[in-house]
Amino acid sequence: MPVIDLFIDGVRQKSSQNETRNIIHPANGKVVEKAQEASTVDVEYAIKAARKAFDQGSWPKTTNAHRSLVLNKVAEILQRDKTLFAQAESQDTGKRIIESEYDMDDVIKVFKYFAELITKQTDRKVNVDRENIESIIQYEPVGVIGLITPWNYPLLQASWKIAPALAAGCTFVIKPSELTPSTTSLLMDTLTEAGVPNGVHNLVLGSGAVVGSPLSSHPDIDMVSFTGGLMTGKKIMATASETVKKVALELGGKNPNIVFADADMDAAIDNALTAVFLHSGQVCSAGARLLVEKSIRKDFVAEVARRADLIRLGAPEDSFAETGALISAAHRDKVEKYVANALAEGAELKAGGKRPTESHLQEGFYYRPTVLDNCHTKMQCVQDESFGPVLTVETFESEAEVIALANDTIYGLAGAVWTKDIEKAQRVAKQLRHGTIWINDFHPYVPQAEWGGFKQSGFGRELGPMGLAEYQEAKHVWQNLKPAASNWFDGKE
Ligand code: TXE
Repeated sequence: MPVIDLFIDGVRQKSSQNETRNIIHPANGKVVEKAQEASTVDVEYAIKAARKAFDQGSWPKTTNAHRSLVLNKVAEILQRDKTLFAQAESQDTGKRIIESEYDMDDVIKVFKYFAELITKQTDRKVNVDRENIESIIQYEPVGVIGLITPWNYPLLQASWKIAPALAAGCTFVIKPSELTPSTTSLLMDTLTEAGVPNGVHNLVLGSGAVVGSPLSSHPDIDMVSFTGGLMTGKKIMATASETVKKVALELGGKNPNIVFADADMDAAIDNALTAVFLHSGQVCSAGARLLVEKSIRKDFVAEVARRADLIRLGAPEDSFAETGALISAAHRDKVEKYVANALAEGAELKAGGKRPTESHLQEGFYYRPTVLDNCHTKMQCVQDESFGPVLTVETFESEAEVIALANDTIYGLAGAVWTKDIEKAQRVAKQLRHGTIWINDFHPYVPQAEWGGFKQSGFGRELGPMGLAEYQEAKHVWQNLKPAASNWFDGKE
């Protein structure tokens, strides 16, 4: 059985404690490979390698043009190896091969985007309104970065961090989710082949508690960038405060999808389904909260539920399937409990709410797309992320009411507004406290546009120019071209 090794200072390594972890395929529950389970000693070694590569190595001193060339080369190699990566991603996550291929296309775009962005960045001359002064802002790499990533979009989430970190000239240690290490491991070889020097990119594998936590506590790490759950994010932020690290957090959301009565109904219904059931709801920006205007609610919900019942589940290679299994048995248990609690709270089950009955789906961690009607904002199912294929439905009667409802959440990652009245759409969008708003659409994102949360969805931005700025320090260099005494202290006795 294949075993994924650690990658430290350019060398593949076994865990010093000689332990491995089983990696399980969500579509059939079988062990498909193993991964080394790093010890704290291995993590220490990886952090030291990244520190040395930053303090003494060539990478942070290379030109923007050079790093851009390397990132473009990464994109080229990923294109060449796209099938290999997509298969590995589907094996770990259970998502359909075609979805993993889309993810790889996106990953390639992310590397190309940051390759281009870094070539455009120049020092900024500051007008100081004084003679004989040269004042320049220089953008320098933050240093050694600890990267911690989740299991839903393993390589895509990693690329949002790795591409800008490398573009900026940082070095890093990455810990992917213990459930989905394959593609991040493959990427280490891609980076080496593209010309990233040893020590700049390091991979440690294992649990969050043992292998992840040193990335937020170690004094040799300058910044930690994390995507994952809210509870873990809070821990990371608290730990990072001990050494005053820079922190970037993307912690998911409970994203409102607002449908006004004057919306294009076909498009709104179709998108209400993809908003929440894409990748079986395991998407941080999933439109899991449907807010539908009261006058159309009955027909709208009936049609969404009818179509939810028709969604075909299946394994990555099943070309008939429309979505896949949940990531793990434990995660399905969590979703099942969430639905049971929602029903106990008074939600009305309109679709799903159970495991599929087909014999070929019994081994995998499948759960039927679920629609829960008659929900309201005080219910736990409306407030908490299920991170599964579960849609809650609420109704509203006015613009002001729906804005208040959509903002009544501790999260603030994304949301959508459906209406033919564009002025109304813009008015509502303006008042929503979420980091991305789609008008008459759901899900699209581009590497050129910032992505991130308001409120407890986290802080910092990924992608876009701000996604690069996260990995840079601005240094102000002030040069006096004609030094002279100011005589502030005149030196007289
Ligand atoms: O996330 P964790 P889990 C949400 C979603 C999901 C919930 C829990 O609601 O149901 O989070 O999922 C590492 N120090 N999202 O338990 O634990 C862990 O090993 C350092 C939203 O899988 O946050 C993994 O690499 N690292 C989300 C990563 O954190 C630690 C995507 C994420 O795992 C750690 C995934 C620690 N103390 C889940 N503990 C999104 N924002 O897209 C764990 N980790």
